[in-house]
Amino acid sequence: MSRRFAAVDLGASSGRVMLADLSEGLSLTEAHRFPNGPVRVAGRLYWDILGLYREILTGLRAAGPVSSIGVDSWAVDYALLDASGAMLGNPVHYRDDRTAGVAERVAASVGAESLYDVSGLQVLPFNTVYQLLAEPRLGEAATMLLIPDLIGYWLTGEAGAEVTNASTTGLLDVRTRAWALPLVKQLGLPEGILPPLRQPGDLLGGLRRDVAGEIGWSAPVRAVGSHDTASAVVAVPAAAPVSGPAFAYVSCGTWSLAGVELPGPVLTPESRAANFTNEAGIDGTVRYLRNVMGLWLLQECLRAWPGSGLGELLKAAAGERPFAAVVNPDEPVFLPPGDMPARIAAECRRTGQRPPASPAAYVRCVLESLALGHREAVRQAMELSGREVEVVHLVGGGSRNELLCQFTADACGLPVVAGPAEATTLGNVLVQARAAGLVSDLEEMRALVAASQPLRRYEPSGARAGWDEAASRVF
Ligand code: ADP
Ligand code: LRH
Repeated sequence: MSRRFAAVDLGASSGRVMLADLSEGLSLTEAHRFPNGPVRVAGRLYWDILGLYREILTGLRAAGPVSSIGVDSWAVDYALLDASGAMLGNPVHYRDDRTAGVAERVAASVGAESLYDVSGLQVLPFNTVYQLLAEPRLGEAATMLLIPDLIGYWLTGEAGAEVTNASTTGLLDVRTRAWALPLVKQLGLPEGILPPLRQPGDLLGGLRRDVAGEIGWSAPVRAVGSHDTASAVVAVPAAAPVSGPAFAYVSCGTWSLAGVELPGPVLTPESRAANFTNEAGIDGTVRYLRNVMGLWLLQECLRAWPGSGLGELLKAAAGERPFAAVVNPDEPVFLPPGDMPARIAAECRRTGQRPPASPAAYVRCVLESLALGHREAVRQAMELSGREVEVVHLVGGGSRNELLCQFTADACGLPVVAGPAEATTLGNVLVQARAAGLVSDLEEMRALVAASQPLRRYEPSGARAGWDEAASRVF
């Protein structure tokens, strides 16, 4: 059996098919990378799911034969299928506004406390449960498949729901990790659309014959931590096991998912009030974290300044005046696509600050604001879980942003270990490698990542007072 595995990883800003080789250590090569993003059609925001599927096939063809394939993607979004397995319309993007007001209505009818007590999930307007309640074609649906499960279905013909991603729907019982059927009934949702759950490492099946014909080879598809953040947390290169001294992580890409790994959920009223989530991790772990708006803020600024390069802007931002202006990155106004610099300027004015005067100053504002968001989430994760944190692991594309890593270390007053940038794909392939008997537990997987991937350590520097004062303007 070969020690090569393919990871299909769909991020909100780009998708990739990566090839991992575990013959000697763990090496990763990119077979194919392609852009991803919202498409607005007739006032509704969608993913280009068929375009993404075509790129996945191109990537698999380029990757060549492997032992198995794993698929992960962003959470919460789904397709509805009819009884014949055909897709009922195109998957809607989580940044679409069709769910406006739904979370509030559900909280009023079912009670926010009881929802949290069952699912342990933070309230985000786009949680699957709220999308389903805003879904016009639910009555026609036989099955709901989350995005990685949809890709797995198209590749193999096998339908199911992988549990780490199912935990982002709001319909999974956080204690039993089974579908919360009484809640589903209480909400008036059809329980028949929820497919059987599968665990990371489970076999979906071989590639459909037509798919194998198209890419030129065949291999089994395995469930992985199909929520991208679950896979990213697998590959956090921490030395400590789950029960040992704690580390915090920030999985930093389009979103920053900042928190700690725990052996069980935290469901206290304080945790709910702080909007902390208990998402399912690998091997029964809990990803106790909060969503921080992430590099979306920077991506949308760059979209508003065509022709500007990220590298130059980051260099210029390093020379800008510290703490000239900051925002709370989690203001809901930043969620939809649109003119991000204008919205940042409006937030600055609303909080009594002068808006940035140049693109470099905006970038400085965004990065300092994100570092403040990371600090708030890490601090609250510690407080609410009762864990001391000694180091923050920053993984994902954001680990390539030196200024953001240093700001995060400075704001948190903790060392930051940055990398790997491709943590999600590493976590994806490690779960496949374990199913093939090549690695054992989380500790060994993380040791392999730490030994094989370039990491960089940032020590906290500078006075904390500046960060405290900046935080007091917006939190
Ligand atoms: P997602 O999986 O959500 O699509 P990624 O983890 O791929 O996100 O991270 C993408 C982000 O990483 C980009 O928006 C960019 O801000 C940042 N990034 C990627 N490469 C670099 C780089 N060389 N320097 C600085 N930032 C980078
Ligand atoms: C990150 C992510 C995050 C979810 C969001 C929808 O890609 O999966 O964990 O909250 O997308």
